[in-house]
Amino acid sequence: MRGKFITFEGGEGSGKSTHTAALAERLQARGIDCVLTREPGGSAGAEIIRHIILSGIAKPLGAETETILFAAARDDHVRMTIAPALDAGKWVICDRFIDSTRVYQRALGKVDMKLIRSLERVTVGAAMPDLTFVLDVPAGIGLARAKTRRGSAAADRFESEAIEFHEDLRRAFLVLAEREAKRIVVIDGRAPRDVVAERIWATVEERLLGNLAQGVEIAAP
Ligand code: T5A
Repeated sequence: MRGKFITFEGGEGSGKSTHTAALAERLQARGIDCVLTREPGGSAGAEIIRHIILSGIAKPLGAETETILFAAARDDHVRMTIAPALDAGKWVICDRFIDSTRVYQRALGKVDMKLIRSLERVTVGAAMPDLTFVLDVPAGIGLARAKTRRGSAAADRFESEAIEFHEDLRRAFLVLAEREAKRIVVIDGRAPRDVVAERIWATVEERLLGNLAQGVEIAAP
């Protein structure tokens, strides 16, 4: 049976890395084999493209080229990491995926949605997420958390954009979640870490583990 695919989305410092790792650990403890991955990156080729994008060296090439670079990274990631894991029955937990392109490249570069959707069709194929969490925090809180975490290191390509951009992103994620309410669940990321983790777990149990229990696919813990 194909594994489940769960993605985490949201602004900078909203808690995606924290909660992708926490969820993977909890699923493993339930006997579910998981692959924890991220975008941009998650495969050898995509990690090289990650460096090109996040270092900012591709910025002068324009928002469309950056969008195409994200798509190239995603194509490698899906083919080399995500699809093989799902086909092998593993669950894949991914820190950012298609919704980040829809929101960031659309909001920042005003890239045509038709281009974004066409690239999505080519790169994602059947690897559509079964469930997506949007961790929602005000831009100021997220950026402050991200800054504390990175310490003296420089802000990356997107983190260094103006606060208004990050507020636009937050709104755009919420609009997307409303439009695709079947797939996307918004979690208030301002809550304490353990509260956020419990809300995520309750949603996974309700939406994915409940179905599995009926199909009996979970190994004994
Ligand atoms: N991008 C990406 C695009 O533009 N288009 C795309 O298609 C894709 C895929 C990726 C960048 O690329 C852009 C978006 C991004 O700008 P990245 O380095 O992967 O960059 O960075 P982010 O995904 O933004 O991740 P961050 O590491 O900044 O934030 P996270 O992962 O959301 O947050 P996390 O878990 O590291 O937490 C940050 C800090 O807050 C604390 C944590 O301990 C940590 O110190 N924290 C909390 N504190 C209090 N209460 C809570 N509930 C907390 N949860 C976490």
